[in-house]
Amino acid sequence: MITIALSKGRIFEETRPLLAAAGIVPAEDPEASRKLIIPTNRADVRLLIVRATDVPTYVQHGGADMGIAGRDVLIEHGGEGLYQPLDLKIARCRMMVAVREGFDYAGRVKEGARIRVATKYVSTAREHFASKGVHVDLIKLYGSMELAPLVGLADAIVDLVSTGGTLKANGLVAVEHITDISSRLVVNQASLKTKRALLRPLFDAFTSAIESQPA
Ligand code: PRT
Ligand code: MG
Repeated sequence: MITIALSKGRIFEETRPLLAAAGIVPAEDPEASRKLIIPTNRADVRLLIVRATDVPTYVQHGGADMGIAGRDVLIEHGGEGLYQPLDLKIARCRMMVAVREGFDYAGRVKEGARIRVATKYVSTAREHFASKGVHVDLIKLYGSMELAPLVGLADAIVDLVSTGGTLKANGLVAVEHITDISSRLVVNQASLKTKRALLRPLFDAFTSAIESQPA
């Protein structure tokens, strides 16, 4: 049996074609079902529906043999105990620093001021600002980071941006690009050894599906 951990929403939707390429079709739609374990058309493959940030934890501890997680999530998790064989090139976005329109970010940095930064991505943010020599006070949030600068909780946020629509709708502008993000396949290191014969064809099917996608 192979157990694959993934989250509902964009990751599930963008993984569906990759699963199909490997001949795997979920028996139910996780968006509609309340089930957390979703069987598939293959008796030896099942899906676990977990929070995006919990995928690495399930795979690391063997609750799932493999999973699909954003690089944003993997950087924060640390990747310990995970084999990361493939960039699936799905759920792509950019990790950015953003501020309220009119906030002089470059000026504040230049004068060496401390900047208050709200984010869910504390490790990524800490490393980014340290590498630039920018002094920051980090404020940990779990979502809706865009709100923080609007109510004076922070001067800046570190968040993911795809269309830019959310920043725009909230009067924010991106001022720095930190890194490009996409989702990775993560595999439990013990499963990789004990279930190689089952896993290998999945990796191969995913690889050729990715290669046939436009870049
Ligand atoms: O939503 P929930 O709290 O349940 O969990 P989650 O946000 O961790 O999960 P989900 O499903 O929203 O995101 C899963 C993964 O998708 C993330 O870990 C990223 O790797 C990837 N991804 C790709 C994104 C985005 N694009 C994205 N745009 N994750 C989040 N966003 C958010 C962003 O945080 C911001 O609030 O969308 C908003 C910006 O979008 P635009 O299009 O307005 O720029
Ligand atoms: Mg979300």
